Amino acid sequence: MRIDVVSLFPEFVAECTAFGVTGRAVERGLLSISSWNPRDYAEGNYRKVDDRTFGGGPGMVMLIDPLEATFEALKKDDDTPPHVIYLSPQGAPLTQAKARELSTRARLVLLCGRYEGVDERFIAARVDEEISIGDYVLSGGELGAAVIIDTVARLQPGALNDADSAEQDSFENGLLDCPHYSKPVQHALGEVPPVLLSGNHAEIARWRRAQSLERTALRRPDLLESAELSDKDRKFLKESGLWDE
Ligand code: 9D3
Repeated sequence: MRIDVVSLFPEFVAECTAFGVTGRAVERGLLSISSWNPRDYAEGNYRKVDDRTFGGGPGMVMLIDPLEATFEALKKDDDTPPHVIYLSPQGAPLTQAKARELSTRARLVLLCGRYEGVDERFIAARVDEEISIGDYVLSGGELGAAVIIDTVARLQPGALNDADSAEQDSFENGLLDCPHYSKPVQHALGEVPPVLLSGNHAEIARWRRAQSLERTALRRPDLLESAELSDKDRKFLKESGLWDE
């Protein structure tokens, strides 16, 4: 998979994606990331990439022409037609299902806005979908791009080692993860739940499932609505007074 990042701060995204699973996916040749700075494609002495918003009010808008020139350059660099995403607070919220869908694309363009955002005519003409990473205010799309790159990189076949299998990830089964413990067994901060030291794998699996269900019910009851629950899971939740349906 190839990802092209369009940003006025390309080093920001490069730094965010150089480590861990993402960095390894790039090293393994599963993913390539290229950055494009519209400033490099802006004309004139000042290389202006933004201007005031028509209609008045504060804030600047990213200009169409430097973005058009940037897209021309990145299309010339590779024949694969890209799926173009604009990171913006007006976008559809990113979910694991959306990440899975994006991870199957051969090529993504991640367009990062700064200031008040991009001229709406460029969005209408060149963008396939708008994505937000949550209901809070960022200063630009770069962190959103880094989040998308991280989520799709770990979904590339061969990106994860056995230790971090994607199927076991929280959200892949729609529940929060169970708690984890390691050495030492005895510590001033507390002890390890004895069941985890029992060697009884069936009992350990039951305990972990119960912990996942309990935490999800307490912390993220909204997730239970769409989680894949067995009859046993429902029975456990009802008997624990964590669910009333
Ligand atoms: C009128 C208020 N504006 C500035 C305070 C609105 C506004 C414009 C541009 C708010 C944020 C931004 C920059 N944000 C992003 O580019 C962005 C974003 C976000 O802010 N939240 C969640 N996801 C994303 S993805 C891109």
